[in-house]
Amino acid sequence: EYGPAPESNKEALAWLAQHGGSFGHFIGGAFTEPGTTFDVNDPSTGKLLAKVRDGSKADVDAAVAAARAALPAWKALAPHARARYLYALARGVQKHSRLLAVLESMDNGKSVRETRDIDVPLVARHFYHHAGWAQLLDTEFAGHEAIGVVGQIIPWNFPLLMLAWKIAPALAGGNTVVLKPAEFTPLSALAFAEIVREARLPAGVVNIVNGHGETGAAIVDHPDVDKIAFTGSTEVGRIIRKATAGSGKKLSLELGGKSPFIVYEDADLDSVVEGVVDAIWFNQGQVCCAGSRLLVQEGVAERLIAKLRARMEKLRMGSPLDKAIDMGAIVAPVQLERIRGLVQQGVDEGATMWQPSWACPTEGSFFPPTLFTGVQPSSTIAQIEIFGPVLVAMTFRTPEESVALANNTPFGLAASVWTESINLALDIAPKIKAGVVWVNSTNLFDAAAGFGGYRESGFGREGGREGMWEYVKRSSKPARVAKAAE
Ligand code: TXE
Repeated sequence: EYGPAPESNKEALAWLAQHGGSFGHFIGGAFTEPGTTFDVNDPSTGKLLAKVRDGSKADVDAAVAAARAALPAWKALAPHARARYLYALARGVQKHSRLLAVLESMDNGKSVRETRDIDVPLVARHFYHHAGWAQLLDTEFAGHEAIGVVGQIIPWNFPLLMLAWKIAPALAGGNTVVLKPAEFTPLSALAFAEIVREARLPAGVVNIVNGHGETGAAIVDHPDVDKIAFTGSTEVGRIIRKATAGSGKKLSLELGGKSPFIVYEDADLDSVVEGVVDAIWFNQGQVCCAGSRLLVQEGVAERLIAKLRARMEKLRMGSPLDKAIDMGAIVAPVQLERIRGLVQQGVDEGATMWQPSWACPTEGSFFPPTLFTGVQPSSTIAQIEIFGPVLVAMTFRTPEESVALANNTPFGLAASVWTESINLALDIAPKIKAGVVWVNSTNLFDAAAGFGGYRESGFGREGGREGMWEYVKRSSKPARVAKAAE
């Protein structure tokens, strides 16, 4: 009642109205006509936000042709000139940060506090960081050049941030891009297209094609695309891996996870509780590296679960534009149904489910924070990525047992280790099969640090030096590049 006023969506509504509520693709520096569209809804109300063009194979052809045409000049630009464009994109994101944050929140259902304080600032940081890499290309990557036309397919959980993770290193490396946003959340990518225009990027360097899986598949199969970068489900990752096998296309995949959040008995339990909130209820648990498996050492399990339940009672859920809430909506009804189905399966398998006593909003796609105890390590809810606000808790006795339990899924994206003993943390961290291990913290990202998975969580890294290697190849003219490096 006494919290801050809800964020005004006036500017975002005006922006949607300015486009007549319907959008085409962004190809060759211009927006196409909307043509045949699909609906984009606000998941917190179920109401229509906009209509967006559904990309056909011909649309993908046009976007790839525009990217191909723009490639030679973009690739030939001096690195510092490409850096100038990346700085301009970063500044554009900052200039329009309020519109982007509110639009993202309306489109995805995540709290505006998160989009304003986390998503959008990380997007700007990503472009600034990669402007730096563009300038270092001749020295740090001597003997390498752009891969070419890059097809990028992104998910809906961090729409603008995933766009930045894909586009910034591609442009820094001298590649041109055809990007497809997820069908649930295309709006921030379209607002970004306007920033691309404002930054005066040469036409065709960045192309955005909207659509569903078929549009994504048309990008993957296109013979004139040199690399595919995908973030999404493990199932689609497998399809893309097969589709690109033997094609000569370079590929990077960032897929699902079932990341362990490991608590040892000497951990500071109050910090642990706040860590868990961040690990599994941030973005309603729709986070690839969400700490979705709570592994607790037996001696403190009861105390931790009691503290956690008390904290869950205090979480606030509501309109994503309400700055006082902790949790917003699930991205779409189909994802809500998927979460419901998996939770039911957990109950059917005999685990104990607990939810706080407060009621969820009845309109829109909301699901309460949920805690399972008495979970068997081999059960469905302990093995499958639920991608919702559902935490499954298991106990262990010894550090050895915690490592075995942590590694007991097909995934390997992230892990979080909680202990006051630095020796224990340093002993455990390298034994866990995960691309990133956080100690006494969770969900920390930085543009300078490579992020990515092991095993079924995918391969390739995004961010930092490792991420840049995904967007350059050994040059066909090593002598010239090597000379420039001197
Ligand atoms: O993912 P999809 P969905 C997981 C999560 C979630 C589940 C289903 O567990 O519950 O996947 O989500 C495009 N060729 N993650 O169905 O389908 C699609 O249009 C090329 C984890 O939404 O993988 C979208 O742009 N592209 C994940 C993108 O792929 C295809 C984030 C992702 O959608 C395609 C998202 C095809 N055949 C879901 N089919 C993470 N790692 O963060 C679909 N797409």
